Amino acid sequence: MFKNYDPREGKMLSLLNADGILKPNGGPVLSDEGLLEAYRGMLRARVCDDMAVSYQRQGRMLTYPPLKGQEANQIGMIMAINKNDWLVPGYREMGAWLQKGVPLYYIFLAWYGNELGNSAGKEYRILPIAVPIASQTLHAVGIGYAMKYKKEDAVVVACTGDGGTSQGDFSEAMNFAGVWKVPVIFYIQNNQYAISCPRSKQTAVNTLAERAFGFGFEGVQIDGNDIQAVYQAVKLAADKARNGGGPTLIEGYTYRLAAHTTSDDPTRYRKNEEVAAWEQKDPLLRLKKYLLNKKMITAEETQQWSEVVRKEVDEAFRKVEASPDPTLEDIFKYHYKEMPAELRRQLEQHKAYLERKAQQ
Ligand SMILES: Cc1ncc(C[n+]2csc(CCOP(=O)(O)OP(=O)(O)O)c2C)c(N)n1
Repeated sequence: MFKNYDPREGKMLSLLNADGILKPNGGPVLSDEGLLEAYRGMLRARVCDDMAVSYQRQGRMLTYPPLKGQEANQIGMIMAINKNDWLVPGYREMGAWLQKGVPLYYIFLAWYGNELGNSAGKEYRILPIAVPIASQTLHAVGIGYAMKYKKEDAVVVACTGDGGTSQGDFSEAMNFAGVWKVPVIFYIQNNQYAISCPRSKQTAVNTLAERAFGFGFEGVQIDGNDIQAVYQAVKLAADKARNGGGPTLIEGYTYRLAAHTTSDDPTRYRKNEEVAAWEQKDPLLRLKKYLLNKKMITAEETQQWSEVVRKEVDEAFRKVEASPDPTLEDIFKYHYKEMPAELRRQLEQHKAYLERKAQQ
């Protein structure tokens, strides 16, 4: 399917370059209307992300992992799949959550430290935020297996980072995905670092995409800052999966323009010049250039859209701050459908401890 872009031959799928010039290759791409929707989605993700960081700096948000620079991966991947398809995220995918329709309130609630943020509703077909690196890739294969078994018309997009590909869980997930030919797309956002560890120290292979061939299926490396390349790759992989063609690995070659999380100081492990070079490849900027060139937007409009999102974000975060704190039971309640006896015993023990403490 991606034979013109074999990563083992050093080829990368790229359609919309950093100057905002589109070179179609005959494959599926977003229409101009689709690009406008993509731009608004990416802009919304960028504003939400910037504001989340600022809330954390004001001491109002617990912690937050910024996605700045990775928007095209996240908006493109969701635009290329159907409502009924699954998203299995890690922790840096706020853009994908938003594009899938989850209200911002829930996402912020989760980063505010309240697990109820992960309970927006089953209709979104999103798994909760997963912090244990790459563990979610196994869950994605499980869902893929279930979709295939139940003959449901649904594919699964599983996200992980470049660092995630070094985890054992990732290899196990890839292996079973290949053996069972499940409808799963592994989308790696290769943002070049796993916290401070550069991609070159993660693996000796040239690209992460080529690892797929060792598991018996196709992998493709794409320009992850190019919304059209992301859309095309995910669309083709999803169509293939729907038609029984099994899994695909997509490596979105991208860059995290901000810190790993709000607890990280990236100036300690990467140079300003490197960041500045990637800023020139900013996915939002290049799409803006394309749309401005085509006179589909004006600079004033983009400013107005940002303002609208800022208001939305402010309202959502005020609602989060006004929401009640989670109860002690919540910590025990959400691991199992029915609380097992051992957990119940621990809960009772903790309640008794709190009561004793209150009486002292
Ligand atoms: C199993 C496990 N080991 C270690 C960690 C600590 N940890 C948190 S983020 C991270 C780096 C992950 O990097 P990558 O997969 O490239 O994703 P990115 O954060 O760059 O999006 C590590 C090692 C963890 N959360 N889970």
